[in-house]
Amino acid sequence: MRLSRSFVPTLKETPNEAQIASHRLMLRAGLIRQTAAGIYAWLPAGWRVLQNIAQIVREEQDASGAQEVLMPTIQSADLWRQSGRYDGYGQEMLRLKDRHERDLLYGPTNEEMITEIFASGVKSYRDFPQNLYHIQWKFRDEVRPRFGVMRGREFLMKDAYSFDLDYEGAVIAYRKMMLAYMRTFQRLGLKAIPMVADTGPIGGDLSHEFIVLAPTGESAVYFDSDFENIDWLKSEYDINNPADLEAFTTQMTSMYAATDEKHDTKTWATIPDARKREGRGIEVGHIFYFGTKYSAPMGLAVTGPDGSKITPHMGSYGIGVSRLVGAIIEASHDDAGIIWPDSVAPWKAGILNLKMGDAACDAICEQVYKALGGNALYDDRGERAGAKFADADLMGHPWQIIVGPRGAANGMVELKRRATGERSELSVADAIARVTG
Ligand code: 5CA
Repeated sequence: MRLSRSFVPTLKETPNEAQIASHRLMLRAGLIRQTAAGIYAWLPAGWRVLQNIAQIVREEQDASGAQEVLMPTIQSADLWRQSGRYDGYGQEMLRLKDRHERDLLYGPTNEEMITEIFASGVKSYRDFPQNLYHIQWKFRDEVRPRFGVMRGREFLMKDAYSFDLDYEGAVIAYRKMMLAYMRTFQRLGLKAIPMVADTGPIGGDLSHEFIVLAPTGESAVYFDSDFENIDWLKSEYDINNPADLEAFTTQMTSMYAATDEKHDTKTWATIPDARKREGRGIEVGHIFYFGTKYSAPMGLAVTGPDGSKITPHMGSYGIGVSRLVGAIIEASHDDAGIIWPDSVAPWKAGILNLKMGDAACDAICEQVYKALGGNALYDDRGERAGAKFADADLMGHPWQIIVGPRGAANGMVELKRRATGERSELSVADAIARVTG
């Protein structure tokens, strides 16, 4: 995209309402605008990031064998009366009435709806196991929406729901999701650590939260530094092999990790000091096993091979897709702005034309822009060089291709890596190769 023709409204001033770095930077870099308390519009750059994150989440869900669906945001209250959650959910639920005075709600989660949909289509015990997910907007009328997209009222979630015939099957589904999550967060450039968690209103008796480390995080965490060193993408666990999942689980449980509420000081004392890590973190995912909590009241049942009635065991698996945008920025920024991991950046490179109208600069910029296509944001505005440097750092492109008249006269450009600040002078072809390689 050409910046002169783009709607990327960056701000020089720090907005007053933003208390944490990610919120400030998301507003300043023109990613989002608030439209009501806890409700945000996603502008072109922010929307690109959100879609990049959703795509990585999708690819890892698909690789685990889960199937994507799309359920509506609006749900019927009757569904929730059936599970018994309608009254209990309280004021966090946004309740609506249609013109016939029927009670509706804006979904805060989808256990009831997916259970009913699955029940209406499943025919036999042979149809198991299955896992269905969607990436859809949710609404929770939080008392205190804050920190921008981190705790919004409307937010984008990936929620998956597994269906198994028995507990043993459900445990395999749970482990699959856990491995898929470790890989997903690593691809997003994050270190996320799973911690045993309480189940809250979702219910059930096995649950983990995935916590990304950031000083502004809401929970205090204690964990084994070994978690930081494992490469889940290189690890050769086959997500479709139960024995591999067992080995993966053993590896996970061999390492200590706990939030404040679950912290066990006795076990902690046994861990070598060099491996002890303490910090704060942001919950970016949460997974639950809850057995027949929804299948039983919602009437999901199949006949087993021996004619007996089976009530399937379920789990649900959430990732806060919009919260991840904030979490990634919390984990990766400096005083000058955002430092996007390559995998989620809105554009892989910014092209900075330091002298618009200079024939050599213009020609080189056009050449680079053509070669990089949609992966580049070309700063072709009639701004001073200083303003272009500041905006490129703020927007956080992983690479900056800086084109000034002196270098351009010799066919050279400067390539800057945002994360390290490293700069090198290269030929146009080499710079393009580095960015695309
Ligand atoms: N049904 C289950 C799993 S599908 C569920 O709703 N789990 S949850 O309540 O833990 O939400 C899943 C994830 O959504 C959380 O881990 C968090 O990352 C994100 N999330 C929850 N509330 C908000 C919010 N108010 N703003 C932004 N993200 C949120």
